Amino acid sequence: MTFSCDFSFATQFRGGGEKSLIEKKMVDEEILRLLKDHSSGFLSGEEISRRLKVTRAAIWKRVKHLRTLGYEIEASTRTGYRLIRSPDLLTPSEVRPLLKTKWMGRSIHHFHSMDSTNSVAYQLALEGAEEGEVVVAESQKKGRGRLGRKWYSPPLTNLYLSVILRPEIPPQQASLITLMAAVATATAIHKFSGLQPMIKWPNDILLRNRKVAGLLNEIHSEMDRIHFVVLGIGVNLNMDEKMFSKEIRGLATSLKREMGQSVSRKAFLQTLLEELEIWYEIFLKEGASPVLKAWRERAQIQGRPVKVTSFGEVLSGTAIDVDSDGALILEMKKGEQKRVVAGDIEYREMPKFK
Ligand code: BT5
Repeated sequence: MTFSCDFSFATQFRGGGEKSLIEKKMVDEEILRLLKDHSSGFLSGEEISRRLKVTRAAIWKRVKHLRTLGYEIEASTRTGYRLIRSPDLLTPSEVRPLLKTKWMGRSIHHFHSMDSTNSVAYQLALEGAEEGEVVVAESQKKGRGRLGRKWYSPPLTNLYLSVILRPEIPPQQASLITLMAAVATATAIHKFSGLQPMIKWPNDILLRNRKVAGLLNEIHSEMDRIHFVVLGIGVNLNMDEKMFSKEIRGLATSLKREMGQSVSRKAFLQTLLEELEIWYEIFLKEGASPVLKAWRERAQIQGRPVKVTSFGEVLSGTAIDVDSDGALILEMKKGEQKRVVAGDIEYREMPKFK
């Protein structure tokens, strides 16, 4: 099992304090695990104290802390503790029991608040974290999009996830990982909501032409070898329209907005991690073609008039396809073809949504 401490708190506990914070988190996770295992009744403080080898007073302190996080825990001096209700947090103890994956998300690093899940995952990967380890945060202070853009990341509403992968592919094929992740995210949204998301090259997922999710993949590689990829995925889940800033209000949406009801964040995370495992394994075993096929079905880009901004250059043309490395192929006015490896796309005619 992997437990993680919350950097935003950890920084306040420097000089020996960080260790105790990790220990506290471990105790919290263990208390919750024990209470969940005894969901039918009370578990005595003495029993918890014996199993975790911490004092009963310390347990009471942690229970009070867990209540501040939204856990409803009944306490009685005679019978002990009983978990009545858990909040929709993305902690390992909430998410792991739901997961049916073999390896994806088996190790979850959870944070209440942090700068960017991608930055922490990158650091963990540099330190040797394994494929499938994930970082989730309840909020991000410096959520990142591509090219230094911001990802709006308010607390306890959405999903901010980074996944560490170590694919044995050449760096020029890294874009395929982005396409694979886009397919997995769109499939997860479809399975979860019944809605039909569209993929917009290279990294946006749209519902009714508004952005519901964005992907930011960062790689660490040599000339001919990828060391790791950090797959950053932000999905708007329970965000209301008024929560979006003015600039993106007309361009963004959330699952709650499209489905007309709040969604369980941990249930969505479960679906997403399962789809990521499925699609990554398909990619490793069968190569790019099934991923590209699924991507084309969801993107419906072929023959669409588009404007692409790539490295400061604006190109207008007709999208032909994506190639086997995930680059966009454009046909320009005079019939010549251009290969675009990175950029932002604008549809000159809005696609019809289902
Ligand atoms: C993206 O960039 O779409 C990638 C977003 C990736 C976010 C995840 S969250 C977990 C992980 N940790 C991070 O720090 N990042 C990743 P890009 O294509 O550059 O789009 C950014 C643009 O989307 C912004 O300039 C806004 O216009 C818009 N935007 C910002 N926040 C949004 C939101 N919550 N929902 C929809 N659109 C948003």
